[in-house]
Amino acid sequence: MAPLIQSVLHPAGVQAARLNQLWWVMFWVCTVVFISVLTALAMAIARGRRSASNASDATLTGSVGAAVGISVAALLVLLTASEITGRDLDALKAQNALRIQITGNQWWWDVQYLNPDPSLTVVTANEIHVPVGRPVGIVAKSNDVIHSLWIPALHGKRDLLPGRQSEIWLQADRAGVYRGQCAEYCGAQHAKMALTVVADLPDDFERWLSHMRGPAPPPATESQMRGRDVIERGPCAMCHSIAGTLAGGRTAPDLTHLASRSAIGAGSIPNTRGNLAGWIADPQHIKPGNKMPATGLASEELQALLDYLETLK
Ligand code: HEC
Ligand SMILES: [Cu+2]
Repeated sequence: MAPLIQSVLHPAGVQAARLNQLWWVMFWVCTVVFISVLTALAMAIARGRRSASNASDATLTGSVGAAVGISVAALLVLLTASEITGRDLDALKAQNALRIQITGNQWWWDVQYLNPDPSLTVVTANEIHVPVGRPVGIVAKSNDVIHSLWIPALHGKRDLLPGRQSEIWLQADRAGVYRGQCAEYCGAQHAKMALTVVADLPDDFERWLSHMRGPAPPPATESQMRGRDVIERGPCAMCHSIAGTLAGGRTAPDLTHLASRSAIGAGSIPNTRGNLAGWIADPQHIKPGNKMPATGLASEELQALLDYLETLK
């Protein structure tokens, strides 16, 4: 997988580029102010040493007046720049936008690709794909406490409030993998609440999306069959969904295409067979306090389960 980018200073989309520009305007204006103040201070000290009462009232008034004028001008520049950025950020709203609903949960992201035809809705978790060059309207919600959605290379932060819905618009201009992170302390595992954003070329994206609309493939081997049984008959199905099976729980990440994700536990560990086994055997060890209990499977059940989960591409 391509390297993960998580930096405000390496914008990969138009919205982040605007915020990056604003940051540089603020940086340079503040740098000039800082250096001027220190220079003026040094000059005043030097002059004060030479004579205590040299400055006339008139020069003093003049200097203070000039300083006030310059400060007001600098503040106006910053205010205008931030107003313009704010307006530009709102300007991306577009008719042909892709619509994704992202819901914060302690401590994972529920993701739905909305479609006027509900049968085409795609449900997934913790990893989203977006098409390069097309605006994406993200509907942001929370199921429990306040979270904040932040994908630094694509957009600024947006708080997710329980009972309220808000919207941000972003667009990736370069293909790549961008790391998002919850940016509002939301409990014990706040730090392990990452969102992976994969920006694909438009054709790749469409292929991905139509694949995601499909249900899980039926198990092909005896062991995979047994694995699906473990999920459907065990506690897993009360919390997790796998489209095309009896598992229909809605309080945990959708697992229909689990094997296509790069990480498990909302970015906690890479998605490998070993890590998956470790997670299912003892999720509390990897992410203490998270809402998935250890399920105490026999090792034969666990191996069958892993055989099945690996087919969920
Ligand atoms: C009581 C509800 C509950 C039960 C029962 C449960 N899980 Fe989970 N599971 C969760 C929650 C909540 C998470 C998200 C944890 C987090 O990342 O904070 C999760 C995460 C996972 C993940 C990682 C998904 C991802 O994309 O990060 C896998 C895989 C998983 N569970 C498999 C299972 C299997 C297999 C079983 C049955 C043996 C099971 N779970 C039973 C609630 C549950
Ligand atoms: Cu958080």
